[in-house]
Amino acid sequence: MATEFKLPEVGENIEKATVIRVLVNEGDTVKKEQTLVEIETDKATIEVPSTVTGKVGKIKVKEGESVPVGATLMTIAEEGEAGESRPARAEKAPKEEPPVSRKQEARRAEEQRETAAAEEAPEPEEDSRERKAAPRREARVEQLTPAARKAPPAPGQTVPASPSVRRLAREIGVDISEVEGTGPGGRISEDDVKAHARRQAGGAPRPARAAARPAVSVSADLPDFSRWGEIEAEPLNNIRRVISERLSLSWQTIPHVHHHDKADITELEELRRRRNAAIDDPARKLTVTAVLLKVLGKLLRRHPKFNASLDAANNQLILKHYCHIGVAADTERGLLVPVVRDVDRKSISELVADLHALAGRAREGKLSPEEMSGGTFTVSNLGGIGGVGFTPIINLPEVAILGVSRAAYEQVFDREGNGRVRLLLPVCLGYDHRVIDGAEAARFVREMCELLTSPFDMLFEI
Ligand code: CAO
Repeated sequence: MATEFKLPEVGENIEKATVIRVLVNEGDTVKKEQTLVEIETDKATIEVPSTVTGKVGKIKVKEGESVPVGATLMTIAEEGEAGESRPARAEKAPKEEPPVSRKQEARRAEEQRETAAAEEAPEPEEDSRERKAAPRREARVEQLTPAARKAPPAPGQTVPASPSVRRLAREIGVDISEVEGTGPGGRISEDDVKAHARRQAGGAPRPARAAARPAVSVSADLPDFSRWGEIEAEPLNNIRRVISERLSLSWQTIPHVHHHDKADITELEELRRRRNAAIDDPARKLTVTAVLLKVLGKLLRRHPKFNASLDAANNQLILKHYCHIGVAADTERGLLVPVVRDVDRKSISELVADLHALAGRAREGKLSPEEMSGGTFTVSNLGGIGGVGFTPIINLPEVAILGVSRAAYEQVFDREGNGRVRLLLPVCLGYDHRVIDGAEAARFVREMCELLTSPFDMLFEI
């Protein structure tokens, strides 16, 4: 009997994935746990291991193909078996499930309730009258002005939207009950939520019907470039598509302000170089980013607002009693943001080790979706590459991000006009002005610079 090897669940709310590489051929003998295919989801590249030992029968997918969770990828005749196929036994995610906290359990229970509610939600009247009513509905939608608001659902009536769509709405401060769903039966899609957010932010016209999902959410009309020379079109991978969507959404919906400063890290850098000179293992070398994490862990405790999320729909700020910092990592596949957990409670050596491990996994394309979720603040250090400054875009649903550029020696003058050469690190805090005031941001950044300038004070304090 051949086993149908199916695409397992690979993360919360992930319904499909793209097959990047098929690592076996028909007729190959494979072992349990051997990687059969490499897939890419919106969040990560994942290796999918075999759940059985046996011989590969028919391979049913091609590289580059998008397949839904549960689709058969190939058949495998288990050792000593041949013939008809039967469903694979294991369809569990290859990732390790982290221990579930009470809060996570409560959240999952809430999502299950939301799913059930969404699925049980009565179809709007016009949908139950089937297709004949659809044209009338579209016409009505077209007539609405950008300022027109959808009537709130009647008490007891549920808004038809999946948990992931609801979560997106919450994250970007959209009241889901105000969103006009363009799916069957008025079902609300991610695109509907984003379009609503854009209209809230800038008054863009309401579309009559959701178009096919574009790869990039905002795009200009393009001329025919081939008129001027040879061209080639390179499809965007999932990670690039998600980056485009998330960043466009953040830029369009959050009123960003950027606060710039420079930290004198002359002493810190000397200390770092001295310490690293005695260490051979790259996994233990003290890095600029690890020091930034240590300082940020302390500051985010002092300034909890910077570690929060805005729940605009419910008019509240969600303050988090944990501090998980996302670190932007430059990888061949594009920007990935692994999250270092409990930064405020870790020693600098633990942060060095965590960062080294996560950055390595990011570059190898081995991060799990779990390792990239739950961040409360983000740091992006481009100093290893160069540049005098940049203005980072907030990583939704966070409210602030720190951008760090390359430290450079500059002459600094005191009141008497005496110049000294110091190593200055340019930093830029991007923050959501709905949540954080300019003076608060300036204080946050100044305190950070002072901690970086006086590393010895920092050692005593932390
Ligand atoms: N100023 C001066 N030098 C710096 C520096 C800074 N701000 N940051 C790092 N460096 C130096 C390091 O000291 C190192 O030099 P040595 O080997 O002589 O010590 C070198 O630059 C390379 O460091 P690194 O970039 O690997 O530093 P890190 O370990 O602190 O950073 C990581 C890890 C993952 C943040 C980094 O490798 C990375 O990927 N950065 C890019 C982030 C990014 O893409 N941001 C953009 C997001 S928006 O598109």
